[in-house]
Amino acid sequence: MILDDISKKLQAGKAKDVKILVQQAIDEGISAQRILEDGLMSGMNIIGIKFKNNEIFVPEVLVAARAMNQGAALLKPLLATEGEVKTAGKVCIGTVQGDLHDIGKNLVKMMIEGKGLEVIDLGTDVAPEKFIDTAIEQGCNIICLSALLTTTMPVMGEVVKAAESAGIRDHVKIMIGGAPVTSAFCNEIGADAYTPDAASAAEKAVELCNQL
Ligand code: B1M
Repeated sequence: MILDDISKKLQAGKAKDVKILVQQAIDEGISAQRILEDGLMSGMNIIGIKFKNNEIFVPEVLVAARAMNQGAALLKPLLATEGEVKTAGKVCIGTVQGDLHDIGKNLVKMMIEGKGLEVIDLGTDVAPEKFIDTAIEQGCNIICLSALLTTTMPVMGEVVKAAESAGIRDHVKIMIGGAPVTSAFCNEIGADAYTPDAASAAEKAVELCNQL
């Protein structure tokens, strides 16, 4: 019931109410993972459907996105403590050039941090060179790329090529994800791993770091 309320308040863009309800759900002992999936993400999915059907427009989506981010921020420390074994490794993450969607990227970051890996967040609209320069300068084991637009997905392939040109492809893994991204696309561009959601991305990141 409370998870439904979180979803509805998120859809209405009521960030303050979302925060109160998320805290209430935490206090009631509901797991952070369930609050995220059945409350916040369920609300955001409905927003996505309404946006697609032109029932709502960018301003409504933006206030829902703000509510989502604020609710998720409360879950961050809990998602971190719910993680099991801590792993050593460094990751840089960003949404690719031309793309401003950051909610999914932020969740992936949060879940990877929850596994104990260090994450450098490059934000949104990140150029291929920025990923490569950061990976070299900071000694990252993995570059994580997020894209939500079919028009920005090709930038992921550019990052793979730039990593090859920079000579780091043998020791830096490249993970990709985002709603339009698929496993077939991952194979096509020669990235190392595609995962469909934040939880599986975090598991894959740990697996790749453990192989190094
Ligand atoms: Co945009 N938008 N948007 N939007 N938006 C989509 C993506 C769209 C599918 C909506 C639609 O038409 N149905 C559509 C893309 C169509 C396409 O390319 N085929 C679209 C469009 C067209 C646009 C604009 C062009 C609209 C316009 O201006 N006319 C514009 C583009 C701006 C730009 O980026 N240059 C635009 C703008 C916006 C807002 C700014 C209003 C806002 C973004 C706010 C923000 O992010 N701060 C927004 C939003 C919110 C959406 C929808 C509604 C929701 C996206 C979201 O946050 N989902 C989206 C519709 C939809 O996806 N159904 C839509 C929740 C989030 C938790 O899921 O990001 O998929 P997601 O992340 C998941 C997984 O994908 C995965 O894990 C996450 C959690 O499990 N994942 C990874 C993500 N990254 C990963 C990386 C990994 C692994 C997994 O490994 C590294």
